[in-house]
Amino acid sequence: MEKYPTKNQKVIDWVNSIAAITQPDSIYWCDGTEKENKNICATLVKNKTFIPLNPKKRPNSFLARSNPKDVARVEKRTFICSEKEIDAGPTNNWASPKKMKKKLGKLMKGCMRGRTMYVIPFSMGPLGSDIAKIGVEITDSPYVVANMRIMTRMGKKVWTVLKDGDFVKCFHSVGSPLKEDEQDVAWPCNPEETYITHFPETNEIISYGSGYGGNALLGKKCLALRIASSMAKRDGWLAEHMLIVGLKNKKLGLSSYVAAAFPSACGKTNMAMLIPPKSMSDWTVSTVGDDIAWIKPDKNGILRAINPEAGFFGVAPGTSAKTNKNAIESCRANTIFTNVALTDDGDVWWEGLTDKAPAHLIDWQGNDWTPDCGRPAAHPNSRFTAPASQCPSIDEAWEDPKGVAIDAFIFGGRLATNTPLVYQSYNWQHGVYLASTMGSEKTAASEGKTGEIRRDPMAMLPFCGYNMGDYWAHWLSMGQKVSKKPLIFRVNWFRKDAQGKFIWPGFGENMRVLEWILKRVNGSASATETVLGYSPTYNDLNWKGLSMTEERFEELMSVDKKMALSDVQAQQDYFKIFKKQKRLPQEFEAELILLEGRLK
Ligand code: O2Y
Ligand code: MN
Repeated sequence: MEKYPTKNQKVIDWVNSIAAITQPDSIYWCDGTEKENKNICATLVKNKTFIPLNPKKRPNSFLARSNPKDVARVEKRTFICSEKEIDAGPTNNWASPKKMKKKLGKLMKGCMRGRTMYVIPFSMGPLGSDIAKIGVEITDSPYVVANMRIMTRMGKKVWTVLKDGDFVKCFHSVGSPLKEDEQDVAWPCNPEETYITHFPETNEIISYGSGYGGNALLGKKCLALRIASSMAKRDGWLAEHMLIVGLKNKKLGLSSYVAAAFPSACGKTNMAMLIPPKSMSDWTVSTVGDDIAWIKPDKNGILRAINPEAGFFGVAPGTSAKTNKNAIESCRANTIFTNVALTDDGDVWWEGLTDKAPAHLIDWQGNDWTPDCGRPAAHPNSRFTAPASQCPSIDEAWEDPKGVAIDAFIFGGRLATNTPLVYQSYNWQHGVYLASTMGSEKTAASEGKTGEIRRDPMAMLPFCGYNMGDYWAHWLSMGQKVSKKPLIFRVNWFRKDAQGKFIWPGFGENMRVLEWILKRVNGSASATETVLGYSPTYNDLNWKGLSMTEERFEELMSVDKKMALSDVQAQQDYFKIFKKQKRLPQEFEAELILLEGRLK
């Protein structure tokens, strides 16, 4: 038998050099087979990382509980290590590649002692697609292996596609070597020495100290967004924090794919799997992806998108048969749950799953829980890792290597005031500017205080692998590269009234907004030119089956000019640093002047 499953010398040399530094007890090359997965899961059960769930309720599924200090992405410890600081830009933490590698080199010495080093070949995107990219993740976490198997196309087929080509080097360690005979813990990690580092100029990722989600499953945020956004800038495409959905209505003769960007925990997975209300049952919504879109102009200049992932790493709390039946179905089996609660009959539970909580649970930290105990049973950032193929609404073209043609981009935030339900940009330049100024309230996934507002351009603030000003310029330039520009819309599902109540019902009812958007795409819906953009009036939306008065709709769409003017000022303040660094596109300054003029 061959010593290595690949002849790619760059892979072999890299794996051997990492093994020499990290000194694992053994090296295991993942092949992606069913048998391998059984063994990995058995190891995780033996290590007490996985608790097998009741196979009658949740076949082939497991619960993992993380260290309470390792529960989310850590933006403070996420770095872009470009040669020049200016190329990381003012929105990223920067470190010099040389200095960071020196620091990490010290930490990596012997960091895998007592552990197995796994080598995971994976493809982001359908294997062999022109838009897909190959990565190899080295990790000492079998939990990561089990998750990567769901989230990516992983296994020996990747070597056949890679041949002797280039790949993204993804190094991951939980940063917790074992001494001889030392008993391992269920969730090894090293929160005091966590570094999530990206080297966009050499396509490398080094992640140390965390075993959780976006910090450890390196195909997702690290490769598919931070490294890929930088590749996309170089090569003339877009790597975006966007869901992709197909929207079809035979009766109206409408059929399109749209891509939508929302900051973390703004209901992206819900929109990706939206079920239209009964009164709009002539619509079908199909899911291509729920989190990331790679979008490239084809030879005819049409923007086509793929979902680079193969699974969902969805937030559990708030997900229910009422809010997202398709997500619930997606995780009915073959799923890894992390930091949710365990029921007495071996199933999972989280806040919002059912109206009434069970009388007794084991909470995400392994303690007894009762409804009156005053603690959440599941962590607010608890997750399910489920295969996308299990989603009942999965689109027939979700694995099409050519991708799907995008007709509209939608950008949304979570804003309680002064941002209307929906409006369309006047043109591409205006749309890119609108996307760059979107804002949202802070979430558990992104850490920090909840409720506070932060600007989150294109929902890429934590994920853009280079200078945000250059990213905006890249978006503006993409408008020149395509023969048919998708229309651009801003939406806000989260507007509140003076009593603090949401005005818009959201969820499936968002279909009404999507219908108007699709009709704008095919030219059959009217709109009114307003200070912000083209907006629907009451009669432009389909109200069949939903009672909303014209007055209430006006409230939802209203813009207080004084408040909007103060936002112009806030935007100018936000742009100041980019301007100082000569990275603010002039087009944005022009848009601000135009907006100010319209408001005055
Ligand atoms: O906290 C984490 O590590 C997960 S973050 C995440 C996971 C799935 C989809 N989106 C996100 C995000 O933060 O945008
Ligand atoms: Mn996301």
